[in-house]
Amino acid sequence: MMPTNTLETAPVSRNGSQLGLSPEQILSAVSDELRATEFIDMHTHLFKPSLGSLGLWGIDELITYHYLEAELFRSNPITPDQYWSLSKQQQADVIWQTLFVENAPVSEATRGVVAVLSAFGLPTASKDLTEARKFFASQKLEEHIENVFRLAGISEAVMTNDPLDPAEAPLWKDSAPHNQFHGVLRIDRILNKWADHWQAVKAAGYEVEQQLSAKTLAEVRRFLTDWCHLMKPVYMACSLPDTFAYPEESVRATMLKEAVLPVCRQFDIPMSLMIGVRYQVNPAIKLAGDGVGKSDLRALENLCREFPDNRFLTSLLSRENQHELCVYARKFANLMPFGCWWFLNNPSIVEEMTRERIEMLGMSFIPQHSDARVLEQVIYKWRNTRRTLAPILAKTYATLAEDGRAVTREDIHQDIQRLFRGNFESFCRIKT
Ligand code: FIX
Ligand code: ZN
Repeated sequence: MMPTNTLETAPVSRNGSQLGLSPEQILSAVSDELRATEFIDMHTHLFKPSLGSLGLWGIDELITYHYLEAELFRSNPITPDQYWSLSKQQQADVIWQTLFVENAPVSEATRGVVAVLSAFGLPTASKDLTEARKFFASQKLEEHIENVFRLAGISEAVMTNDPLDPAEAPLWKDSAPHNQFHGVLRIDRILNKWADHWQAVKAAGYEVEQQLSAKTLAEVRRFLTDWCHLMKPVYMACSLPDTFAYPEESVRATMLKEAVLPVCRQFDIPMSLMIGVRYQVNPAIKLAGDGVGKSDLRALENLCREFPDNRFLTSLLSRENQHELCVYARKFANLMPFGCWWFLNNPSIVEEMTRERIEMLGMSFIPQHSDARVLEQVIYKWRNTRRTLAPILAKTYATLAEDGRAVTREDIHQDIQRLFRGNFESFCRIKT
């Protein structure tokens, strides 16, 4: 077994430089460094404890994850209406029975629940959820978060915070900061649904109208500025449809140009564009009802070129857009590709996306985020990332060595730090 830290013991050449690692040493060094590095989970739907019951955790939330609800309806004749009429526990029971007892849990999302149960030493093939419920009910949240982050190998999680969510906004005034959770100003209701939400901004004390006059745009800037002072977001974010276009004669394009991007510049934070959602293709299954569409990335190209002083974190939902995103990232240093989002977060696609990113961008991108909605999901999502990426990174370094450049443990250490921490921290100007 290789010693865990070979930085000191790497063979050195006569001139004192470290000789390279062998292919076997490379794989074990990559696995060791992935295991030893605490990642930053830069996009989740988790909440810091002081935001109260917004934070989801425990076995019933894990099993009623919308990914699993979508899979339930394919393997059980229950209708969505019948399912929505059940209690949370009854919903979890029918999903457990269908996807974990009557069928082997081989999908990415079902296997994830198995991995979480296994990580806590709980039975993974029980006929019911009695023992799991007892375990999670006995956990104290703060301690549980510590334990879950340790098991997941993450130091902090970045949240998704909606200043126009009536359930969340009032909690921010007195909410205590938590050093393992960073805020994000999520502005879908402003950019995508202004007509439905401008009155909520007005009710909050800002003199806005539905019409985007200069006064209204100035007040939207004041609204965003006030929330940036309160929340201290590491970036602003918005999910965007596959039809997203820029420039265009639209509320969204005007809001972006005249309100959102100027405030991002004022606070020196990136704007996260998550593009490619076809919302509610099947409304009957609620959150599970969103689909995917290929986007026209000229919108992204125009934004990166027109706003060189803004920085754009970008995740695209369509597999067909990924290669173009790499090409655009080569053109614009203010564009940071991140993650294998949602329907892409499956090993078969993560491998393809990560390899093409390394081939075209070196280590100048952010490989993954969890998108976790339930606390314990970070355990399986990051376990899967380490398992999928280890051979990809090892092959990358072995090929480099084959082509004549010795690879050292320090190379690997630095790159993994950069991929899973440094790129995010520097793009968001986070001081460490
Ligand atoms: O817009 C988003 O942040 C998406 O990630 C979510 O809306 C989506 O439901 C999700 O959780 C995907 O993993
Ligand atoms: Zn998300």
